[in-house]
Amino acid sequence: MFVKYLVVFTGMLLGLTSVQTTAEQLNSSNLMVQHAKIREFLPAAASTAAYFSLMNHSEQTRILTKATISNIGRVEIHEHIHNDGMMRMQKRNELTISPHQTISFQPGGYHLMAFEPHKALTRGERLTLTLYFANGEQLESPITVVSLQEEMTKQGDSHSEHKHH
Ligand SMILES: [Cu+2]
Repeated sequence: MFVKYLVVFTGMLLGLTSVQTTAEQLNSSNLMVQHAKIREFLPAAASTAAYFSLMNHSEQTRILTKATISNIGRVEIHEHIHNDGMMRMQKRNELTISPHQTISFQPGGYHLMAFEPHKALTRGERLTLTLYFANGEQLESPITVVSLQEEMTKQGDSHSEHKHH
């Protein structure tokens, strides 16, 4: 009796796992998120920033329309623009990604702005980033909570990696 139950249960687990793997493979074949991180909120700060790389490996243009992060009440897509010699942030309602383009969300460029955390973020904690596209597609990725210092160190590393650009 118990063995029978165990076999059925294991079968269910295997079934779930294979479905999940298929979904990941489908996503990685066309849209991909890498290096997703969110800065912890500084004391008394109303917002913080999140960064990642978004790759479109498909032949179709995709339009990013929305992003959400678990435990965060509100997320906006932002860009930095130069205006009269001043750098300022501007909200984007959508962002177009051409076939085979990679968009880096990084300090001074595109970024996600996170507001209204449901609870305090802990350094090293992994949340879930979900990106929504105009064609109805959704892409999920783990996103790691980092300190401002860690984030700047990693930024320095990735900068030197891309010196050849
Ligand atoms: Cu911003």
